Amino acid sequence: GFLVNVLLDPQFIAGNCSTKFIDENPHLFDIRESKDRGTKLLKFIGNVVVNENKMAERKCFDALYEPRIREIKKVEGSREKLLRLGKEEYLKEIKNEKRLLFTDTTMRDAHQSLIATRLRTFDLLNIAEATEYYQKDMFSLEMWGGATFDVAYRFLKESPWTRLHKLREAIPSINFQMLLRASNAVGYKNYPDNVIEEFVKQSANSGIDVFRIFDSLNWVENMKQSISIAQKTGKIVEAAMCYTGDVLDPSKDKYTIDYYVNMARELEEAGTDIIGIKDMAGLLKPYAAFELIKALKENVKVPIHLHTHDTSGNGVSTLLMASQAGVDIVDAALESMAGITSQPSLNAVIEGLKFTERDPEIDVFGYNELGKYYRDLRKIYYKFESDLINSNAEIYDFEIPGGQYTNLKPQADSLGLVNRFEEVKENYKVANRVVGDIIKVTPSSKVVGDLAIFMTKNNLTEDNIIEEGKNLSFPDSLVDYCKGMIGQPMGGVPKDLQEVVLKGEEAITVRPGSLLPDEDFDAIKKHLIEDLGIEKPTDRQLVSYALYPKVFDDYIKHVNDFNDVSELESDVFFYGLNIGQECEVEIEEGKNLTIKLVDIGEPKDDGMRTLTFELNGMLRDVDIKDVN
Ligand code: 3PY
Ligand code: ZN
Repeated sequence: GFLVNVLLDPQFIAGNCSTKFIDENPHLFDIRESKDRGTKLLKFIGNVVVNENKMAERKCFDALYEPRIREIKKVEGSREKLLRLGKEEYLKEIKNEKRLLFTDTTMRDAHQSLIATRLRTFDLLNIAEATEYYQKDMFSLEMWGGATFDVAYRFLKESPWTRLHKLREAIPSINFQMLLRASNAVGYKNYPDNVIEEFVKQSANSGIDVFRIFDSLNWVENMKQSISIAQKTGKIVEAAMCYTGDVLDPSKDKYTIDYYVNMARELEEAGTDIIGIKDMAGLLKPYAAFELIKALKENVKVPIHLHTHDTSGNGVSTLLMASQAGVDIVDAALESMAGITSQPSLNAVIEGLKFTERDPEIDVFGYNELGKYYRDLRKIYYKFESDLINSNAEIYDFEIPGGQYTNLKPQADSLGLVNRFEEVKENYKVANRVVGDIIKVTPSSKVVGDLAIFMTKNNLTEDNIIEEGKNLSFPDSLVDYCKGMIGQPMGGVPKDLQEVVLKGEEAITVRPGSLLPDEDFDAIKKHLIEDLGIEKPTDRQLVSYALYPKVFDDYIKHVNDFNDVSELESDVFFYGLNIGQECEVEIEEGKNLTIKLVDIGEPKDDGMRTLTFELNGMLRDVDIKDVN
């Protein structure tokens, strides 16, 4: 290997070899380097085989469907148009557009809601070329932000920034949209202003065209800050109002049409380019959508963009009624990634509007082709599917957001509440009343979810929680909420609850970001260089660390221990290899490794097993600790 390469190098043979020789000839290290990388990948796969898949025979999957490429009518891509016209003119065109416009959420909310946000960049890049070809007529692809950011580092062991860059490269002509949780960025707590500023700037520079911004309590004060930060990038800003309750129910007087119209006016005043309605739990019923959109169209000038979930099964109807009332843009997902807790089916809505006034004039052929790719792909992710297989109209009663609905049961199970999910859901409703009937979406939904589980575990009720609570310490999320650390809910936090939760601690009523000290990016840089061994940290790495210090540290350690695992195919990444099975990995352009699992040894006294692989035809043993 390495030594032979050095010995055969003509310069080395000629004898004019200074001590700098190896420094100046790094290619000679390539072989050792790739062996080293190969060994790390073997360790990763070995660990998946032994500890994740517990040596069970893994499923094998059919080859993924490859979309057929057929000639279609040429259309200008939304981003091409945006760049050609400039933002102001582009927005005017949207306002004047008769056809219904779409955002495809397949690459973000759809998999966040259906398969725990697990879609890997590898699989998205695989379909990127066909996406670019067939989806030019989308207003945008929602493909970043929300939970995708930390899940990429935390569970997929890949960089969310790389995802953004690579998709941007492969899909230059369609607008990219991200979900920004206002001062919570893509996290679960308020961050200092300079972190939000840096994060938004880096996102814009990396390829985001549309920022959808929401606050988990609909607190406009918090949103104003993010709106003005995002406006500075010159990108499209969509401030979104979170929808809850039922505007048609005369017995509900908190979240009414007037409430939303007033909020929309405030957001318009704050400088948003588009108003979003973010119906994260799928509570906006078809006829309510009609009334709400009509009122908004009458009262604000900017385009209206509707996001909903299909949890109840009414999703398509809601989009069609919204379309009837004049909504400008709606969110939907490719059909194999749509429905239930995800968005309504894009394919169905396109077909449903054919030959009507708002016919989107989209050739559905390509959308059906893309859908088939995700249909096959989704099978590989089966272990992340929830056990919800039908729509649930009871969501109207519980008001639980899509992503949380699929997550709450496993969360309750893991906390010892197996078989008590019905009670947890009932308590979700009660907990919502206890905290003051609030908007429930990340992170305020966590406040309600954590409290529901806490109430179930401790047998608390609406009537006894204040009394019993005196001797209990409440979940951190509820403490933060009561302190004002995620912002102010309409009507304030109920005083008796605040008192029993805070136990004498002070609450704030101003924007948390205005109190939090600026993040010290120089100190982060020092840590990345000195402790993590990153030679030249990028600004994106610095802001990632600022958002998620521990998650980022762990990710870097993972890369050091196991190499970059993002090029592994997903079946191997999630399930490893069976004995006798092999896979190919491209570790860099043109450099492939073939990995075959040959044997799994019995565990020794110290719990170590020796796994034998073939790496490019050479036998290689790796020792893996069996932690089962
Ligand atoms: C997120 O914040 O990630 C959401 O999708 C909320 O609905
Ligand atoms: Zn959503």
